[in-house]
Amino acid sequence: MERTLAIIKPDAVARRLVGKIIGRIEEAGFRIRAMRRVNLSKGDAEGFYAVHRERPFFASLTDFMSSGPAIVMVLEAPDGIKKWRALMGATDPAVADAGTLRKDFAESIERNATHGSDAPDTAAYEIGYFFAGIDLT
Ligand code: IDP
Ligand code: MG
Repeated sequence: MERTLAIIKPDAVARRLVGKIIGRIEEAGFRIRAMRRVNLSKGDAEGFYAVHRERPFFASLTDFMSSGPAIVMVLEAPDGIKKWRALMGATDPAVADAGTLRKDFAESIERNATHGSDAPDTAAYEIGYFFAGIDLT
């Protein structure tokens, strides 16, 4: 089993897509090991996306991620990191495969409905950013 950090981003929460997205997560065979609604401050979003601080979209991305509530989750499945990224689809919904969450629900390359960790080290950092050990027993 492998854990990954998933976020239903503020664009999807605002459009009341939480239930549909969680339904797709469960249908795909993940277990939701922890889940919480958060209102990120600008600083919280900057800390979460610190690896992207030199990118041209960093200011806009962290404004977006702190613009409204999001749902943070720890998902678990065999090969969970890759499996969740496959269910999400490409960062840019314009090139995401049919049947992926971003193809179905994203508004743009920035407002793209969901987040997923990209490797075991980033998953560990991102899970620890939002959840304590006691949330994952
Ligand atoms: P990922 O979420 O598919 O892993 P990353 O490259 O890690 O994609 O980028 C993090 C987030 O930053 C994306 O999910 C998206 O919200 C935003 N983003 C990525 N590239 C762009 C861009 O070119 N313009 C605007 N926002 C972007
Ligand atoms: Mg990423």
